[in-house]
Amino acid sequence: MGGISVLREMKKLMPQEDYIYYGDSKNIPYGKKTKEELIDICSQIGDYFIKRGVKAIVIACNTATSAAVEEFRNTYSIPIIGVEPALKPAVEKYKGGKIIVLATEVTLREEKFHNLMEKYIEQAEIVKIPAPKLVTLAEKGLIYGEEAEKEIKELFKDINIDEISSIVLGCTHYVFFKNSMKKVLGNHITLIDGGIGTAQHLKNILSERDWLKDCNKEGKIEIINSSNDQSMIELSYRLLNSI
Ligand code: DGN
Repeated sequence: MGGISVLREMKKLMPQEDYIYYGDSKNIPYGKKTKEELIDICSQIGDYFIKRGVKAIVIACNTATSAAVEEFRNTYSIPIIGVEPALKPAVEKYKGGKIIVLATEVTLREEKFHNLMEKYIEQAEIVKIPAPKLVTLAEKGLIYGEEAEKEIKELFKDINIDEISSIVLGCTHYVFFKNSMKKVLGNHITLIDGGIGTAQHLKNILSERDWLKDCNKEGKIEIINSSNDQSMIELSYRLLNSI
């Protein structure tokens, strides 16, 4: 469900394009799987996209990107766009500040994030917090209300909010909790997500190759979900159109 937050930005920036969105709700949480399991799961989805003749693949999940982006780039010849916690803009904006990175356990543990953190460790105080329950809540559409707010309070119970310069939303599911986070932590808190950057990156790649569709007509969005539960498709459209 998290990738919908990235698709939303792509649709805003490139409404003329056609999108096939594959939500893998059957296999969540990715955040607790091994790298090998994730490569296996993601490769099946990648193969499906190749069969459908897509021109680029966006891995709209930080966890899946950490585990499988290299494999995808080595296997498929079309452009592969991954996502990663938006630490760079957070540090550039708030040098010397205290930055919280919320992400899944896999993202925080994998080499890709360690390399990213290494680059900025001297420029900011970086605190990592895994937030698996937010994934489960988003999968049920529970992005507002008592349960969401309780979980956010719990995640930040040992943190002095006034010391934080920004929170990096390093999991695509967490983007849906922006309003609840502001309600619980305060309106002044800066929440940084990588969705807009990912959409812009895709646009640059397509434009460099002259692959952007050139028309004014809105493109099609096809949403597929590995779970047999039809309500997951309905929730996907609801979240897609929620902002
Ligand atoms: N939304 C995924 C991410 O960006 O890391 C995590 C999904 C999951 O299953 N935990």
